[in-house]
Amino acid sequence: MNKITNHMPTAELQALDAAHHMHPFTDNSALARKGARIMTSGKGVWLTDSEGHKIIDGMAGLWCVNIGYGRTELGDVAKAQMDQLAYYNTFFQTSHVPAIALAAKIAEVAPEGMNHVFFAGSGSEANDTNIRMVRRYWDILGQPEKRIIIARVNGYHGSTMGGGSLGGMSGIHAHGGKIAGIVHIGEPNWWDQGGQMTPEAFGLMRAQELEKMILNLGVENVAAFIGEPVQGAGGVIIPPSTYWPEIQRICDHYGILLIADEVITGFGRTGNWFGSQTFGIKPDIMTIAKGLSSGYQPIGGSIVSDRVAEVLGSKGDFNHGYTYSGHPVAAAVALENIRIMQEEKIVEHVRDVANPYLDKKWQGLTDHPLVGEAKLVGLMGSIALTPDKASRARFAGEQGTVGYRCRERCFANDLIMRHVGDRMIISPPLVITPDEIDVLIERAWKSLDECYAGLKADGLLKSA
Ligand code: PXG
Repeated sequence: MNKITNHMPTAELQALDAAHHMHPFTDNSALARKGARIMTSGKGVWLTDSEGHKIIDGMAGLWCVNIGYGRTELGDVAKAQMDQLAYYNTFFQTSHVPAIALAAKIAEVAPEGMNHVFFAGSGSEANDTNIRMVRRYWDILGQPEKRIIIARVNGYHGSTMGGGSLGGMSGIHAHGGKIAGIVHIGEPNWWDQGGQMTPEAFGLMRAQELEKMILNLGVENVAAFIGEPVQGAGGVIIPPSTYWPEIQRICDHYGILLIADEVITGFGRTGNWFGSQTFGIKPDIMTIAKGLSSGYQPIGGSIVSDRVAEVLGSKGDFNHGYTYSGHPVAAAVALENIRIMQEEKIVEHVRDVANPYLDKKWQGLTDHPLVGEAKLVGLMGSIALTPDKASRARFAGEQGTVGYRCRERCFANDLIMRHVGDRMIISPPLVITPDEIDVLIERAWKSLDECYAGLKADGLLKSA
């Protein structure tokens, strides 16, 4: 078989990239001046770039390569499926084995009562599906005015017009606007916004914003609430323990649908198959993508409860679907990914081995002068950088400057640890071993030290 080689020097690849390739969420002219880092191969938790650096991937790609890189079984399955039936659709009363088998397997690992899957090509598409699905649900029940979806500031649900509108990121809304019928309440980010309140009191207050919003809008106009069990792109914001129980109570009390966006938290990330199980949430719909195939193929979907599926199926067609809904190759690969997760007990590894081992070391980072809090659930974690731990101060100057500088040090030390504002985040492949966790932590300390020294030298250790 042909192997994909570096057929050009890095500089030439970078020049072609700059000339022709528009990167997502990127200042493309700034990147053109700097040149993109070009990844060429991966194995386990390790990436190699075109310059031969061996990088530890603390982000599992983009929160997705949960079983790690280089599992050739997935490629074997993809080839076999392409050879046998490369494509067929699932419209017009047809189906095929991979979509059937994957839907049944997802129902097996999903929480009780969540037995139906609508496939999409990505998390964004799946959330667009959800918008149409919850509105259609109420329509069938004779309440077509129930259309508004309540979401959260700094939530992330994708970047299609629907997904971007559900998300609460002002930068995305600023580029192209948002669709009607979606409103946002505050996020449960105690470190940044909790003031003098305890985390528990703050969590409760933020959850109760949902009740206020429902009453404000009129429950007769509200279709659903959507939230990530743990905000990922928003900075790995793990909510206070009071938050989700109160959200659940409010959704139950007012009878509005609860959508848990599990695109990141699904498939083992939090130490259970789904984040909803970790946080005791009983959703009506769960959005999935990323870890469903460990990123080996683009695939997403909505796991739908029996109750919602029954209503949706009770009144003719549901006018929605994508050419690639349940794509056979993607479905076969996702199925193989779940087989590996089950056989190798990867969720158990997260819960019993990797999380406890990392947690101790992660908490240890709070001994560093720059680190205020360290939060971890399963294998998704964050640290808050601050010039003053006691007051949880922000840095003077533009938010994210310090986080960016820290990320640059990480990159220089062959560690991928991202920043969101001045929080540093990790979400490594779920197969990470204790030895590899040691390397990750060692490189994180080194990067934090270098960042701290740089801030000191440049006089930037000042509170806002
Ligand atoms: N929901 C959640 C919770 C996500 O994290 C999506 C939906 C959208 O999925 P697709 O497959 O359409 O990208 C996501 C995706 C970041 C970052 O900067 C995070 C995502 C995507 C791109 C960047 O952390 N998450």
